[in-house]
Formats: sequence, structure tokens, C-alpha cells
Amino acid sequence: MISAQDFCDILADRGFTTASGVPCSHFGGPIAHLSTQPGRYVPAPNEGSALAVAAGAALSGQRAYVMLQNSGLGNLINPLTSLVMTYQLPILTFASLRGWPDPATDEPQHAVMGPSTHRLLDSVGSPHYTLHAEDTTDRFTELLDSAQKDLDAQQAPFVLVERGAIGKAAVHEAAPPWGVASSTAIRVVTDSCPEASVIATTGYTGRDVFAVADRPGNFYMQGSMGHASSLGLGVALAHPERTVVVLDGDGAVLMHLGALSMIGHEGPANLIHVVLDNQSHESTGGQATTSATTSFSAAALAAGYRSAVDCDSEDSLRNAVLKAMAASGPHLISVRTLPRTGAIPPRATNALTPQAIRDRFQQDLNGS
Ligand SMILES: Cc1ncc(C[n+]2csc(CCOP(=O)(O)OP(=O)(O)O)c2C)c(N)n1
Repeated sequence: MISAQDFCDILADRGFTTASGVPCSHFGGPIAHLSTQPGRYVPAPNEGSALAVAAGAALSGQRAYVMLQNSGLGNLINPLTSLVMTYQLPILTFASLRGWPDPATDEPQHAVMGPSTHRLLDSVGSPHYTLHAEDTTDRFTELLDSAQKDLDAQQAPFVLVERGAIGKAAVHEAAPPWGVASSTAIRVVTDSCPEASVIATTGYTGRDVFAVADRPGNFYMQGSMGHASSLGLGVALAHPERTVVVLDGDGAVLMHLGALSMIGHEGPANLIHVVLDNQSHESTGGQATTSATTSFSAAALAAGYRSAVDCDSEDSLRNAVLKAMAASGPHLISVRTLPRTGAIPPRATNALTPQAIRDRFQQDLNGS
């Protein structure tokens, strides 16, 4: 393992002074370390944006690197192939290796991408190297020397990072947290609409929902970050008689913010979109999102939602949900939530297969 500080310092010594990315727990250390120094890390909403930020830096003669989870390669592949490779912009990307080498030891949403990551990069012709958990700083330096040859040849190499290859660092809290505990917020929402279909976003939210309010009408969307509201829209349009509640995260909403416009445009009367806004990617270690400077309620109203409110207490949240149930949507409710404390409950897929989650959701939706 190399320390987070060594990782950042070795790259900085080579002129890579800035970075962008979307967190994976594998990069919690470097992101925390860089985030203590203004201007060194740009928190991107999705992996494609992170790569494009680095591309802009490269175009301007700077050296920037990108850090992401391999599940985010799907978001990155378009700007990789059509921007970075087409214009031959030399960019160094670090991608984690979730679901690899043995997908059975990771969550089900990594089972396809884990074993495919190396082949995916091979298929688009991207050079790649692997940083293993036992590798030292000497090995890291050797690997960067190899990647440098690719960069000199105007290529965009990848370093694939195994779990435990880079150390952790303490996350700096920007401001004292305030709001409602997320498990309380979830219980308030689900108790207020017991008949609704509930779509839970990826990460800790799905785990909390499974722990405090499991029911067949819940769909635990592990992975596919940022798509819970689009999935909810599909269900809401197909079942206008059913209230559909999406429990989303701030990082997830930001990842595909355009979904707000689609939902506003389609205008499903039966959709309630709840954003649990803790201003962080808590599930990957608490890295800050950019939600402190974005108003989800203002964005939703501007995108055509029928109503949008901000809540910061249990009572205001309960009132907002009851009001939304009584009027035509789509509605957005943004609730400020606190960092979780104590043990995080197990994932739904520890108890149910993804297929079982699908089947019971469908049966509930069809009333059988
Ligand atoms: C495309 C993609 N990129 C990155 C990840 C890794 N990831 C899983 S959960 C998560 C954080 C989600 O943040 P937020 O929606 O704010 O919810 P919170 O974790 O704070 O509950 C991230 C970055 C992922 N699953 N998919």
C-alpha cells in the first residue's frame, strides 16, 4: 500500500498538481488530502465531466489526473473516445477495480464491470496498468514512468487500482452538520405514504430503507448512480394510479441533473422526488459534493416540477410529503440530512437477490 500523501506528492512532483473525479472509497485518501488545499481537486458530478475537466486542463497546457470508480467508466467512455482520444489529449486516469478479481466478493452491481474493466479498455485501445494492494511507492513510480511514455505519445493511460492499494486520510468537515437523521427522514417519508412504490438510490440510502422500512413495493437500485429518478419516472408513467416516491441522494441527483428537466417536461402527477441532501458522498467516505452551492428546489421548479420545497426538520418533512400526496406532481422535497452515526445496516442484496427485488416489486405493482 502507498499512503494517500505519497500518492498525491509523487504525482505533484511530476507536474500533476490538480485532479478531478467522482469518489470511490479506493480514492478516499487522495481526495481527502487534495481537498484540504483549495484548487487541487475539482469534485465532478459524473465521471465524463471529470475527464472533460482534465481535458480542458490538458488543452491549456496543464497536467491533471482523474480518479473514479470502474462502474463510472460507462459515464466516461463517450468523452474518452470522442474527445480525449480523438484530439489526442494526454490525460492520466485512475480507476478502481470493484468486482475484480473475484466478483463474488463484491456487490452484485459490480459483477459485470469488474471482470470486464481490462477488456473494455483493451477494446478501445487505452493503455492500462494495475496498482496492486502490496505495491510500494517504488512500484508506483515505475508504473508512472510507463504511463509517462503513453502520455508523451499523446495517449490517455489508465492505472487500475486494487482495493487497499492507496491509504486513507481524514476527511475535513467544511461546516458543522445540521438537519434530520437520514433513517428518520426515510421513516417519515415511508410512513406518510404506506401504499407508494419506493425507489431507493444507490449507497447507504438503500441500506437505510431496507433496515427501517423494507416492503415488497421497494426497489433497491444498487449501482446506476443518478438514475433513480429516471427509473421512478418510467414506473410513474406506466402506473399513473400509483404514487411513486424516489429517495435520492445529493451526489446522485447531481450526477444526472438533466433528469430533472425530463421529469418536469413529462410532468407525472404521481411522482414525489425526495432528495436526502447531506452535502456529501457519504457512502464512499464523506467526500463533499457541490450541493452546498446548488438549490435542488430552485432547479426543480425551473425544470417544470409542480412544487419544490426545502425541509430541515421531521415536522416540515412530514407536512411536505402529506401536501405532495394531496396535490398533482411532480414534486421535489429536498431535506437536509445529518451524517450517519453508528453501524451502517446491511445491503438489501445481502438478504435478497437482485432478481427477487425485481420480482416482488413487480408483483406489488401489479397488485398480486
Ligand atoms: C457511476 C458511479 N460512480 C461512482 C459510484 C460510487 N458511489 C457509490 S455511492 C456514491 C455516493 C452517493 O452519494 P449521494 O447520492 O450523495 O448519497 P450518500 O452516499 O451521501 O447517501 C458513489 C460516488 C457509483 N456507484 N457509480
